[in-house]
Amino acid sequence: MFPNSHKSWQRRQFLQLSGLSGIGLILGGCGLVRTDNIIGKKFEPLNESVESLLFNPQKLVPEFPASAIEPDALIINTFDSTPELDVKSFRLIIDGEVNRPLNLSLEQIQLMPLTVMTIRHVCVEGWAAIVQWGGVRLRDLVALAQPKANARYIYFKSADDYYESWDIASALHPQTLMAYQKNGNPLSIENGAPLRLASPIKLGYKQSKWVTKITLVGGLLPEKGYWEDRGYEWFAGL
Ligand SMILES: Nc1nc2c(c(=O)[nH]1)N[C@H]1C(S)=C(S)[C@@H](COP(=O)(O)O)O[C@H]1N2
Ligand SMILES: [Mo]
Repeated sequence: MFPNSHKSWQRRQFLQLSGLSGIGLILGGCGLVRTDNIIGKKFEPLNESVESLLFNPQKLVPEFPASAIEPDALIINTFDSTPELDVKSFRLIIDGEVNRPLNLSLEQIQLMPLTVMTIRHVCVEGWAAIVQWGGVRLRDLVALAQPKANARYIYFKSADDYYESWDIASALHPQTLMAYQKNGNPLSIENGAPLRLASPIKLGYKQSKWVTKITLVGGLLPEKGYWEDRGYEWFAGL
């Protein structure tokens, strides 16, 4: 009668574990990263389930020391005009294939564990910059929304009409952040305040600024991303 009842029971257990405090316990330390089932394997993001990705964090990309930060090297790159978002009324929506849709203030997001990383930002137009980003891991936000098992891609909607889509594995990588700090300071409006994507595993154009909505989906839509729909490659991995 309910062929999936055993599976969905396990799933409920998992989801209970993945509340905010639980996820901190599971994902709290680099020491817990399991590399045994990653090393020597080809990266196959499209076959991985949300559940296995949340339990088995992917391999970390080496970071730079803070002394390597290039404070002036990050070039503002915005396709149109800069939207000015009011921080007080700002909300981040997380919806789509989730059991618990979220509507979070910046204050709530900033109560979650802060991750700081110094990485290289690479723009397809031929420049790069070592930047330190601080923010919340996207995987923690996704876990909080209780993703459904069929979630495979994530869309990001920005306040300037920019939009992007990512494979779920890249989105749940431990170094994919929703950042609100740059080089130790609050993010500037030009760099995407209050909240932007930052990750060492994707090209610059995947890293949406001014993100207001995150939507989990089972399949890609005809619209894949602002630049992708104008001919750029979709995966754009580094
Ligand atoms: N919303 C939005 N996000 C965006 C863009 C944009 O035009 N709008 N440009 C992208 C590109 S091509 C790059 S290289 C980086 C640049 O980030 P920065 O302006 O903070 O240097 O933002 C990315 N995210
Ligand atoms: Mo870019």
